Amino acid sequence: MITIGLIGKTNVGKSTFFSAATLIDVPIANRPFVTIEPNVGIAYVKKKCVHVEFGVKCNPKNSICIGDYRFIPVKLVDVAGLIPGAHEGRGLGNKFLDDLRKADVLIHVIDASGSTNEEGIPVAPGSRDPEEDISFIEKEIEEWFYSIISKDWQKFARTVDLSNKDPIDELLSKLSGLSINKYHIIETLRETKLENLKLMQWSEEDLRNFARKLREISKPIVIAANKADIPESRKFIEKLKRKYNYVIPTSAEAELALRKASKAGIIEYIPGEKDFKILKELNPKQKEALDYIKKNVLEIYGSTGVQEALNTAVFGALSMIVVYPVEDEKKLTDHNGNILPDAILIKKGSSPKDLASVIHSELAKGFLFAINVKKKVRVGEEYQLQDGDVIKIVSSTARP
Ligand SMILES: Nc1nc2c(ncn2[C@@H]2O[C@H](COP(=O)(O)OP(=O)(O)OP(=O)(O)O)[C@@H](O)[C@H]2O)c(=O)[nH]1
Ligand SMILES: [Mg+2]
Repeated sequence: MITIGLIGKTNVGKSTFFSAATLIDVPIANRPFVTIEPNVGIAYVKKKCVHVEFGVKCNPKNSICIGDYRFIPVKLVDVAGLIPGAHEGRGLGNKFLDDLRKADVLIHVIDASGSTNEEGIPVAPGSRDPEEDISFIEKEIEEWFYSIISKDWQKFARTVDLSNKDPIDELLSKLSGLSINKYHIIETLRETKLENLKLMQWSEEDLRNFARKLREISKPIVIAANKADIPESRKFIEKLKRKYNYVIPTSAEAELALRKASKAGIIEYIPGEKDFKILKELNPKQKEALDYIKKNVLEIYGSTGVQEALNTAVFGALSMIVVYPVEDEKKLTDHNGNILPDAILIKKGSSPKDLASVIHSELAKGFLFAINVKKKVRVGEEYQLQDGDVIKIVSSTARP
Protein backbone atom coordinates (compact mmCIF):
# COMPACT_ATOMS: atom_id res chain seq x y z
CA MET A 1 0.00 0.00 0.00
CA ILE A 2 1.19 3.52 -0.78
CA THR A 3 2.40 5.33 2.35
CA ILE A 4 2.02 9.08 2.80
CA GLY A 5 4.00 10.80 5.56
CA LEU A 6 2.93 14.05 7.20
CA ILE A 7 5.82 16.34 8.07
CA GLY A 8 6.10 19.90 9.29
CA LYS A 9 6.91 22.32 12.03
CA THR A 10 5.32 21.66 15.36
CA ASN A 11 1.80 23.02 15.98
CA VAL A 12 0.73 23.53 12.36
CA GLY A 13 -2.13 20.99 12.19
CA LYS A 14 -0.52 17.67 11.16
CA SER A 15 -2.51 15.64 13.66
CA THR A 16 -5.68 17.54 12.76
CA PHE A 17 -5.05 16.64 9.11
CA PHE A 18 -4.40 13.02 10.13
CA SER A 19 -7.56 12.83 12.21
CA ALA A 20 -9.67 14.45 9.48
CA ALA A 21 -8.37 12.00 6.88
CA THR A 22 -8.57 8.82 8.99
CA LEU A 23 -11.31 9.65 11.53
CA ILE A 24 -8.98 8.36 14.24
CA ASP A 25 -9.04 10.43 17.43
CA VAL A 26 -5.55 11.67 18.31
CA PRO A 27 -4.31 14.38 20.68
CA ILE A 28 -4.57 17.86 19.12
CA ALA A 29 -3.75 21.12 20.93
CA ASN A 30 -2.56 24.65 20.27
CA ARG A 31 0.93 24.22 21.70
CA PRO A 32 4.21 22.70 20.46
CA PHE A 33 5.12 18.98 20.66
CA VAL A 34 1.73 17.44 21.35
CA THR A 35 2.51 14.42 19.15
CA ILE A 36 5.51 12.32 20.18
CA GLU A 37 4.80 8.75 19.05
CA PRO A 38 3.67 8.41 15.42
CA ASN A 39 0.02 7.99 14.50
CA VAL A 40 -0.65 5.51 11.70
CA GLY A 41 -3.98 5.06 9.95
CA ILE A 42 -5.82 4.53 6.70
CA ALA A 43 -6.83 7.48 4.52
CA TYR A 44 -8.29 7.36 1.02
CA VAL A 45 -7.59 8.87 -2.36
CA LYS A 46 -10.65 9.66 -4.43
CA LYS A 47 -11.39 9.07 -8.11
CA LYS A 48 -14.56 9.02 -10.21
CA CYS A 49 -15.53 5.32 -10.17
CA VAL A 50 -15.54 3.55 -13.51
CA HIS A 51 -18.96 2.02 -12.67
CA VAL A 52 -20.40 5.37 -13.79
CA GLU A 53 -19.07 4.89 -17.35
CA PHE A 54 -20.48 1.37 -17.55
CA GLY A 55 -23.79 2.33 -15.93
CA VAL A 56 -23.54 -0.52 -13.42
CA LYS A 57 -23.53 -0.82 -9.65
CA CYS A 58 -20.16 -1.98 -8.29
CA ASN A 59 -19.32 -4.28 -5.34
CA PRO A 60 -16.02 -2.84 -4.11
CA LYS A 61 -13.73 -5.16 -2.18
CA ASN A 62 -10.36 -3.44 -1.76
CA SER A 63 -11.85 0.07 -1.70
CA ILE A 64 -15.08 1.96 -1.00
CA CYS A 65 -17.57 3.55 -3.39
CA ILE A 66 -19.60 6.56 -2.28
CA GLY A 67 -21.91 8.12 -4.84
CA ASP A 68 -19.92 8.35 -8.05
CA TYR A 69 -16.54 8.11 -6.33
CA ARG A 70 -14.16 5.30 -5.56
CA PHE A 71 -12.09 5.80 -2.39
CA ILE A 72 -8.85 3.80 -2.46
CA PRO A 73 -6.95 3.17 0.79
CA VAL A 74 -3.47 4.55 1.48
CA LYS A 75 -1.45 4.50 4.68
CA LEU A 76 -1.06 7.85 6.45
CA VAL A 77 1.64 8.51 9.07
CA ASP A 78 1.63 11.55 11.36
CA VAL A 79 4.85 12.19 13.26
CA ALA A 80 6.16 14.65 15.83
CA GLY A 81 6.83 18.22 14.69
CA LEU A 82 10.19 19.81 13.92
CA ILE A 83 11.76 23.14 14.80
CA PRO A 84 14.88 24.66 13.20
CA GLY A 85 18.06 22.84 14.26
CA ALA A 86 16.22 19.55 14.89
CA HIS A 87 19.10 17.55 13.39
CA GLU A 88 21.33 19.07 16.06
CA GLY A 89 18.90 17.86 18.68
CA ARG A 90 16.72 20.95 19.15
CA GLY A 91 13.09 20.35 20.10
CA LEU A 92 12.45 16.63 19.87
CA GLY A 93 15.40 16.24 17.48
CA ASN A 94 14.81 14.55 14.13
CA LYS A 95 15.29 10.89 15.02
CA PHE A 96 11.56 10.27 14.79
CA LEU A 97 11.83 10.94 11.05
CA ASP A 98 12.81 7.28 10.95
CA ASP A 99 9.08 6.67 11.38
CA LEU A 100 8.81 8.04 7.83
CA ARG A 101 11.31 5.62 6.27
CA LYS A 102 8.56 3.72 4.50
CA ALA A 103 6.86 6.83 3.09
CA ASP A 104 6.55 7.04 -0.70
CA VAL A 105 5.56 10.70 -0.66
CA LEU A 106 5.38 13.45 1.94
CA ILE A 107 2.71 16.03 2.66
CA HIS A 108 4.37 19.02 4.25
CA VAL A 109 1.78 20.73 6.44
CA ILE A 110 2.54 24.42 7.00
CA ASP A 111 0.78 27.08 9.03
CA ALA A 112 -0.10 29.28 6.05
CA SER A 113 -1.75 31.84 8.31
CA GLY A 114 1.59 32.66 9.93
CA SER A 115 0.12 32.33 13.42
CA THR A 116 2.90 30.21 14.95
CA ASN A 117 6.51 31.32 15.29
CA GLU A 118 9.53 29.22 14.33
CA GLU A 119 9.23 27.26 17.57
CA GLY A 120 5.53 26.57 17.01
CA ILE A 121 4.38 29.02 19.69
CA PRO A 122 1.11 30.87 18.90
CA VAL A 123 1.60 34.45 17.64
CA ALA A 124 -0.71 36.97 15.92
CA PRO A 125 -1.85 35.70 12.47
CA GLY A 126 0.34 37.04 9.67
CA SER A 127 3.42 37.58 11.81
CA ARG A 128 5.44 34.56 10.62
CA ASP A 129 6.19 34.09 6.93
CA PRO A 130 5.39 30.40 6.23
CA GLU A 131 7.94 30.34 3.43
CA GLU A 132 10.70 30.32 6.04
CA ASP A 133 9.16 27.16 7.47
CA ILE A 134 9.29 25.46 4.09
CA SER A 135 13.01 26.02 3.72
CA PHE A 136 13.99 24.91 7.20
CA ILE A 137 11.86 21.77 7.06
CA GLU A 138 13.29 20.78 3.69
CA LYS A 139 16.74 21.28 5.17
CA GLU A 140 15.92 19.05 8.14
CA ILE A 141 14.63 16.30 5.83
CA GLU A 142 17.78 16.60 3.76
CA GLU A 143 19.95 16.32 6.88
CA TRP A 144 18.08 13.19 7.84
CA PHE A 145 18.73 11.60 4.43
CA TYR A 146 22.33 12.75 4.53
CA SER A 147 22.89 11.20 7.95
CA ILE A 148 21.58 7.83 6.75
CA ILE A 149 23.65 7.87 3.56
CA SER A 150 26.87 9.20 5.04
CA LYS A 151 26.92 6.71 7.91
CA ASP A 152 30.12 4.59 7.54
CA TRP A 153 30.52 6.03 4.03
CA GLN A 154 34.31 5.69 3.73
CA LYS A 155 34.26 2.05 4.65
CA PHE A 156 31.26 1.36 2.45
CA ALA A 157 32.78 3.17 -0.56
CA ARG A 158 36.10 1.35 -0.23
CA THR A 159 34.45 -2.07 0.06
CA VAL A 160 32.27 -1.50 -3.01
CA ASP A 161 35.03 0.04 -5.14
CA LEU A 162 37.47 -2.77 -4.37
CA SER A 163 34.95 -5.48 -5.15
CA ASN A 164 33.23 -6.41 -8.39
CA LYS A 165 29.87 -5.52 -6.98
CA ASP A 166 27.46 -3.21 -8.78
CA PRO A 167 27.47 0.13 -6.88
CA ILE A 168 23.79 0.63 -7.67
CA ASP A 169 22.84 -2.65 -5.99
CA GLU A 170 25.09 -1.84 -3.05
CA LEU A 171 23.63 1.65 -2.63
CA LEU A 172 20.19 0.10 -2.82
CA SER A 173 20.90 -2.33 -0.02
CA LYS A 174 22.59 0.37 2.06
CA LEU A 175 19.38 2.40 1.78
CA SER A 176 17.00 -0.51 2.15
CA GLY A 177 14.07 0.28 4.38
CA LEU A 178 13.89 3.82 3.01
CA SER A 179 11.32 2.85 0.35
CA ILE A 180 13.86 3.50 -2.38
CA ASN A 181 14.03 1.47 -5.59
CA LYS A 182 16.66 0.97 -8.26
CA TYR A 183 15.06 3.52 -10.53
CA HIS A 184 15.36 6.21 -7.82
CA ILE A 185 19.09 5.54 -7.49
CA ILE A 186 19.81 5.42 -11.21
CA GLU A 187 17.88 8.67 -11.72
CA THR A 188 19.67 10.37 -8.82
CA LEU A 189 23.12 9.32 -10.06
CA ARG A 190 22.26 10.61 -13.52
CA GLU A 191 20.93 13.95 -12.32
CA THR A 192 23.86 14.54 -9.97
CA LYS A 193 26.31 13.39 -12.69
CA LEU A 194 27.89 10.92 -10.28
CA GLU A 195 27.23 7.82 -12.36
CA ASN A 196 30.80 7.42 -13.64
CA LEU A 197 32.65 8.34 -10.50
CA LYS A 198 34.07 5.74 -8.11
CA LEU A 199 32.34 6.00 -4.73
CA MET A 200 35.65 6.72 -3.00
CA GLN A 201 36.07 9.77 -5.20
CA TRP A 202 32.83 11.41 -4.07
CA SER A 203 33.49 14.66 -2.22
CA GLU A 204 31.52 15.80 0.78
CA GLU A 205 29.56 18.05 -1.59
CA ASP A 206 28.80 15.14 -3.94
CA LEU A 207 27.41 13.17 -1.03
CA ARG A 208 25.23 16.12 -0.02
CA ASN A 209 23.97 16.61 -3.58
CA PHE A 210 23.21 12.93 -3.84
CA ALA A 211 21.25 12.99 -0.56
CA ARG A 212 19.26 16.06 -1.64
CA LYS A 213 18.40 14.71 -5.08
CA LEU A 214 17.56 11.25 -3.78
CA ARG A 215 15.12 12.79 -1.31
CA GLU A 216 13.48 14.82 -4.09
CA ILE A 217 13.13 11.79 -6.33
CA SER A 218 12.21 9.12 -3.78
CA LYS A 219 10.04 11.15 -1.41
CA PRO A 220 8.50 14.08 -3.31
CA ILE A 221 6.76 16.76 -1.26
CA VAL A 222 3.28 18.27 -1.59
CA ILE A 223 2.63 21.39 0.48
CA ALA A 224 -0.63 21.58 2.44
CA ALA A 225 -1.04 25.31 3.15
CA ASN A 226 -3.06 24.74 6.30
CA LYS A 227 -5.18 27.05 8.47
CA ALA A 228 -6.36 28.50 5.15
CA ASP A 229 -9.60 29.49 6.91
CA ILE A 230 -7.70 32.28 8.69
CA PRO A 231 -7.88 35.32 6.36
CA GLU A 232 -4.19 36.22 6.82
CA SER A 233 -3.27 33.03 4.96
CA ARG A 234 -4.51 34.28 1.60
CA LYS A 235 -1.64 36.55 0.73
CA PHE A 236 0.90 33.90 1.72
CA ILE A 237 -0.85 31.20 -0.30
CA GLU A 238 -0.81 33.33 -3.47
CA LYS A 239 2.92 33.85 -3.06
CA LEU A 240 3.65 30.17 -2.35
CA LYS A 241 1.64 29.01 -5.36
CA ARG A 242 3.86 31.06 -7.63
CA LYS A 243 7.00 29.51 -6.22
CA TYR A 244 6.25 25.83 -5.51
CA ASN A 245 4.84 23.12 -7.71
CA TYR A 246 2.25 21.56 -5.44
CA VAL A 247 0.60 23.95 -3.00
CA ILE A 248 -2.86 22.98 -1.78
CA PRO A 249 -4.72 25.36 0.55
CA THR A 250 -6.21 23.26 3.36
CA SER A 251 -8.30 23.71 6.44
CA ALA A 252 -7.76 20.48 8.32
CA GLU A 253 -9.89 21.80 11.15
CA ALA A 254 -12.83 22.38 8.78
CA GLU A 255 -12.46 18.91 7.27
CA LEU A 256 -12.36 17.34 10.73
CA ALA A 257 -15.54 19.18 11.76
CA LEU A 258 -17.35 18.19 8.54
CA ARG A 259 -16.31 14.54 8.75
CA LYS A 260 -17.36 14.35 12.40
CA ALA A 261 -20.71 16.03 11.69
CA SER A 262 -21.27 13.63 8.83
CA LYS A 263 -20.44 10.62 11.01
CA ALA A 264 -22.89 11.89 13.63
CA GLY A 265 -25.60 12.13 10.98
CA ILE A 266 -25.89 15.92 11.28
CA ILE A 267 -24.88 16.60 7.69
CA GLU A 268 -24.36 14.68 4.47
CA TYR A 269 -20.83 15.31 3.25
CA ILE A 270 -18.53 13.50 0.83
CA PRO A 271 -14.84 14.29 1.48
CA GLY A 272 -13.45 16.69 -1.06
CA GLU A 273 -16.80 18.16 -2.07
CA LYS A 274 -17.53 21.87 -2.15
CA ASP A 275 -20.75 21.65 -0.15
CA PHE A 276 -22.69 19.62 2.41
CA LYS A 277 -26.37 19.03 3.15
CA ILE A 278 -27.84 19.71 6.58
CA LEU A 279 -29.89 16.73 7.78
CA LYS A 280 -30.96 17.79 11.26
CA GLU A 281 -32.01 20.81 13.27
CA LEU A 282 -28.78 22.53 14.31
CA ASN A 283 -28.01 24.11 17.66
CA PRO A 284 -26.61 27.69 17.51
CA LYS A 285 -23.01 26.50 18.05
CA GLN A 286 -23.22 23.95 15.25
CA LYS A 287 -24.81 26.51 12.95
CA GLU A 288 -22.07 29.00 13.67
CA ALA A 289 -19.32 26.44 13.03
CA LEU A 290 -20.82 25.26 9.74
CA ASP A 291 -21.43 28.86 8.58
CA TYR A 292 -17.78 29.67 9.34
CA ILE A 293 -16.61 26.72 7.25
CA LYS A 294 -18.88 27.65 4.37
CA LYS A 295 -17.86 31.30 4.33
CA ASN A 296 -14.14 31.00 5.10
CA VAL A 297 -13.25 27.75 3.39
CA LEU A 298 -15.70 26.17 0.94
CA GLU A 299 -16.84 29.37 -0.78
CA ILE A 300 -13.26 30.59 -1.17
CA TYR A 301 -11.31 27.43 -2.03
CA GLY A 302 -14.04 25.09 -3.33
CA SER A 303 -13.20 22.40 -0.73
CA THR A 304 -11.35 21.98 2.56
CA GLY A 305 -8.32 20.81 0.53
CA VAL A 306 -7.56 17.73 2.64
CA GLN A 307 -8.80 15.30 -0.01
CA GLU A 308 -7.10 17.33 -2.72
CA ALA A 309 -3.78 17.20 -0.86
CA LEU A 310 -3.99 13.39 -0.57
CA ASN A 311 -4.99 13.09 -4.23
CA THR A 312 -2.19 15.43 -5.33
CA ALA A 313 0.36 13.36 -3.42
CA VAL A 314 -0.69 10.13 -5.14
CA PHE A 315 -1.93 11.20 -8.57
CA GLY A 316 0.30 14.28 -8.95
CA ALA A 317 3.62 13.83 -7.17
CA LEU A 318 3.71 10.02 -7.54
CA SER A 319 2.02 9.97 -11.00
CA MET A 320 -0.22 7.05 -10.16
CA ILE A 321 -3.32 5.96 -12.05
CA VAL A 322 -6.25 3.72 -11.12
CA VAL A 323 -6.88 0.46 -12.96
CA TYR A 324 -9.67 -2.07 -12.40
CA PRO A 325 -8.73 -5.74 -12.95
CA VAL A 326 -11.59 -8.15 -13.68
CA GLU A 327 -11.74 -11.86 -14.44
CA ASP A 328 -14.93 -11.86 -16.52
CA GLU A 329 -14.72 -9.12 -19.13
CA LYS A 330 -18.40 -9.34 -20.05
CA LYS A 331 -19.81 -9.17 -16.54
CA LEU A 332 -16.94 -7.02 -15.17
CA THR A 333 -16.60 -9.38 -12.23
CA ASP A 334 -14.10 -11.38 -10.21
CA HIS A 335 -14.59 -15.16 -9.76
CA ASN A 336 -17.09 -14.51 -6.97
CA GLY A 337 -19.30 -12.38 -9.17
CA ASN A 338 -18.34 -9.04 -7.60
CA ILE A 339 -18.65 -6.22 -10.12
CA LEU A 340 -15.51 -4.06 -10.46
CA PRO A 341 -14.23 -5.30 -7.07
CA ASP A 342 -10.76 -3.81 -6.99
CA ALA A 343 -9.30 -0.42 -7.83
CA ILE A 344 -5.52 -0.72 -8.09
CA LEU A 345 -3.09 2.18 -7.77
CA ILE A 346 -0.22 1.77 -10.21
CA LYS A 347 2.49 4.03 -11.66
CA LYS A 348 1.64 5.81 -14.90
CA GLY A 349 3.47 4.07 -17.75
CA SER A 350 2.98 0.58 -16.26
CA SER A 351 2.08 -2.35 -18.48
CA PRO A 352 -0.58 -5.04 -18.06
CA LYS A 353 2.20 -7.39 -16.94
CA ASP A 354 3.18 -4.90 -14.22
CA LEU A 355 -0.45 -4.96 -13.15
CA ALA A 356 -0.35 -8.75 -13.07
CA SER A 357 2.65 -8.67 -10.74
CA VAL A 358 0.91 -6.21 -8.44
CA ILE A 359 -1.99 -8.68 -8.18
CA HIS A 360 0.12 -11.84 -7.84
CA SER A 361 3.63 -12.84 -8.94
CA GLU A 362 2.28 -16.17 -10.28
CA LEU A 363 -0.14 -14.34 -12.54
CA ALA A 364 2.75 -12.31 -13.98
CA LYS A 365 4.95 -15.38 -14.53
CA GLY A 366 2.55 -16.90 -17.03
CA PHE A 367 1.37 -13.60 -18.53
CA LEU A 368 0.09 -14.14 -22.08
CA PHE A 369 -1.89 -11.02 -22.92
CA ALA A 370 -4.57 -8.74 -21.51
CA ILE A 371 -7.95 -7.47 -22.62
CA ASN A 372 -8.70 -3.78 -22.53
CA VAL A 373 -12.33 -4.19 -21.57
CA LYS A 374 -13.52 -0.67 -22.44
CA LYS A 375 -12.05 -0.83 -25.95
CA LYS A 376 -12.73 -4.57 -26.32
CA VAL A 377 -9.23 -5.22 -27.69
CA ARG A 378 -6.34 -7.50 -26.86
CA VAL A 379 -3.25 -5.72 -25.59
CA GLY A 380 0.25 -7.01 -24.94
CA GLU A 381 3.11 -6.24 -22.63
CA GLU A 382 3.94 -3.09 -24.58
CA TYR A 383 0.59 -1.45 -23.81
CA GLN A 384 0.69 1.48 -21.39
CA LEU A 385 -2.17 1.30 -18.93
CA GLN A 386 -4.43 4.35 -18.89
CA ASP A 387 -6.23 5.87 -15.92
CA GLY A 388 -9.62 4.19 -15.51
CA ASP A 389 -8.75 1.13 -17.62
CA VAL A 390 -10.62 -2.11 -16.90
CA ILE A 391 -8.27 -4.99 -17.60
CA LYS A 392 -8.60 -8.76 -17.80
CA ILE A 393 -5.29 -10.58 -17.57
CA VAL A 394 -4.89 -13.85 -19.40
CA SER A 395 -2.14 -15.98 -17.92
CA SER A 396 -1.02 -19.58 -18.33
CA THR A 397 -0.49 -19.86 -14.61
CA ALA A 398 -3.79 -20.11 -12.82
CA ARG A 399 -4.64 -17.56 -10.17
CA PRO A 400 -4.12 -19.12 -6.73
N1 LIG B 1 -7.75 27.79 12.23
C1 LIG B 1 -7.26 26.57 12.07
N2 LIG B 1 -6.65 25.93 13.08
C2 LIG B 1 -6.17 24.68 12.84
C3 LIG B 1 -6.29 24.03 11.59
N3 LIG B 1 -5.73 22.82 11.67
C4 LIG B 1 -5.28 22.68 12.94
N4 LIG B 1 -5.55 23.81 13.65
C5 LIG B 1 -5.23 24.05 15.08
O1 LIG B 1 -3.81 24.08 15.21
C6 LIG B 1 -3.42 23.57 16.50
C7 LIG B 1 -2.38 22.49 16.33
O2 LIG B 1 -2.95 21.35 15.73
P1 LIG B 1 -2.28 19.91 15.76
O3 LIG B 1 -3.00 19.08 14.78
O4 LIG B 1 -2.16 19.42 17.15
O5 LIG B 1 -0.81 20.29 15.21
P2 LIG B 1 0.48 19.35 14.98
O6 LIG B 1 1.17 19.88 13.78
O7 LIG B 1 0.09 17.93 14.98
O8 LIG B 1 1.34 19.71 16.27
P3 LIG B 1 2.41 18.84 17.12
O9 LIG B 1 2.03 17.42 17.14
O10 LIG B 1 2.32 19.45 18.47
O11 LIG B 1 3.73 19.11 16.49
C8 LIG B 1 -4.71 23.09 17.15
O12 LIG B 1 -5.18 24.10 18.02
C9 LIG B 1 -5.66 22.91 15.99
O13 LIG B 1 -7.03 23.04 16.34
C10 LIG B 1 -6.96 24.75 10.54
O14 LIG B 1 -7.12 24.28 9.41
N5 LIG B 1 -7.42 26.00 10.83
MG1 LIG C 1 0.60 16.41 16.19
